[in-house]
Amino acid sequence: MKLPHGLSEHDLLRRLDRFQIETPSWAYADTGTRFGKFLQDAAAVTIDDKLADAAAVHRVTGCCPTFAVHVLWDFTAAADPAIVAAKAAALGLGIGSINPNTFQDQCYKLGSVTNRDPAIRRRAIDHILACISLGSRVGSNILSLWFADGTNYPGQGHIRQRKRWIADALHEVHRALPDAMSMLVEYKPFEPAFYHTDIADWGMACAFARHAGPRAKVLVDLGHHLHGCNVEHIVAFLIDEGLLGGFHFNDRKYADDDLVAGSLDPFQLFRIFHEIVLAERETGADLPIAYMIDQSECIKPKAESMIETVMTIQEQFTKALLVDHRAAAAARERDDIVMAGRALKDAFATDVRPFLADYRAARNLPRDPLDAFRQSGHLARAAAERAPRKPRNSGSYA
Ligand code: PSV
Ligand code: MN
Repeated sequence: MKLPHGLSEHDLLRRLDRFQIETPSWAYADTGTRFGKFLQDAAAVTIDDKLADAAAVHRVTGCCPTFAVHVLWDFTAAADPAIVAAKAAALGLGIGSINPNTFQDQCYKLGSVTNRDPAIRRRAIDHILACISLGSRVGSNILSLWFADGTNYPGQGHIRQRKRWIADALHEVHRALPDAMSMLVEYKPFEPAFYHTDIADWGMACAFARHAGPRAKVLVDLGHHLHGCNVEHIVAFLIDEGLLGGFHFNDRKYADDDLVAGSLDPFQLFRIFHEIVLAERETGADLPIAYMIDQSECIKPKAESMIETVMTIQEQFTKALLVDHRAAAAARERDDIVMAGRALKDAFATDVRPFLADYRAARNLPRDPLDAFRQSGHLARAAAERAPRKPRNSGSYA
């Protein structure tokens, strides 16, 4: 494989060693669409199952040592979070981002931190504060916030008032962060709200993060943009503002489809990584970005689709590392747009899979993680053990 000017093989290998991807608990459980859920025998039911799947993914990929939790979906009131963290550690995993949930309780129908009722706003903030203490107990260093708040009809809400409520809430939450924890603000243009969403885009997320405090940054979920949006431009802009905090990787065709990352547009993933690598090359340091997956696969087997996503992310990141920045910069100096673009295309066209297979083998990892996972029999064992614990599907399941 041809390495670009300024990148030694040693540097390439070390950078890959430092490239870690977090998998989410919720991607291992049964999910569906609003039209229904198709159950998979092997999909996780409990937090223990989810941890077992995440550990299996980490075992074959070697680059997924942390596990994101969604508090209400993963921690029951009775369960001791420290036990969950200990179970994760026993499997070689750490607890990654903590995701509060201010969107599923009945009281949040008309908003959480933007609700007209101060008691409901308080309840939402208190839940987030409780998530911070839970996060500290399980060793998490990221509080990851997404709000479903918004309205469906013009006139339904006072948009500026709601904006101030969010700003105040995030400011209060930021004050409660322990030193080791940072906070990410995720945006989304629509869904579940259809007329206006209170944090609809990266600019709003930036403004809220700035208002909240220095440890608040923006989270870019690849499924949360309107069609035609240039996501790598947003990424470059956020990097330059020092406000790019993390990603939720997935792919999409229409909206927040939560499909396997890079399955539709691997070039977009490459272009995003190109902006990151370019900035890292210029500063000589890794950017402090949390690389996380937010996937909700409902027709492929859960853990396999997760491995596919991880492998695709690793491949596109490696390709981005191969861009010859010197050649691209020299071409730009001559206004040679053709050759400047060619530097990117050459890297994107490189088949890095044989290199990554060797890379893994040198680290005692399987050359082909997907194949190794299939050989391990994890899916069949999980299906046999978990299926009896699930409600039976007789035609339709709600
Ligand atoms: C919302 O669509 C989102 O992207 C947020 O990150 C949530 O935490 C996650 O999906 C829940 O599935
Ligand atoms: Mn997300």
